Amino acid sequence: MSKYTFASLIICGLYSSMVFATESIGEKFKQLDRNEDGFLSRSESARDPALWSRFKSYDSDKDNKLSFAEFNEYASK
Ligand SMILES: [Ca+2]
Ligand SMILES: [Ca+2]
Repeated sequence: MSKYTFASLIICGLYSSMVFATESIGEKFKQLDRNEDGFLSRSESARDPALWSRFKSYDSDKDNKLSFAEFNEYASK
């Protein structure tokens, strides 16, 4: 592999992680909220393992679903 190929791979990698980081929290929420009720259920959160494993700690009103405000607590960290 030439140096140039290697460098362009790194640039591509950096670029795609930047795109991922700038994806808005609202977009992420919409992707996870499959039934579009405005809340993330436990099963909807399973698509994001990090969120799923801490679901209870972010569910501050203990209604077993995450509102956008609760999700925002997670996503903005
Ligand atoms: Ca939902
Ligand atoms: Ca909640």
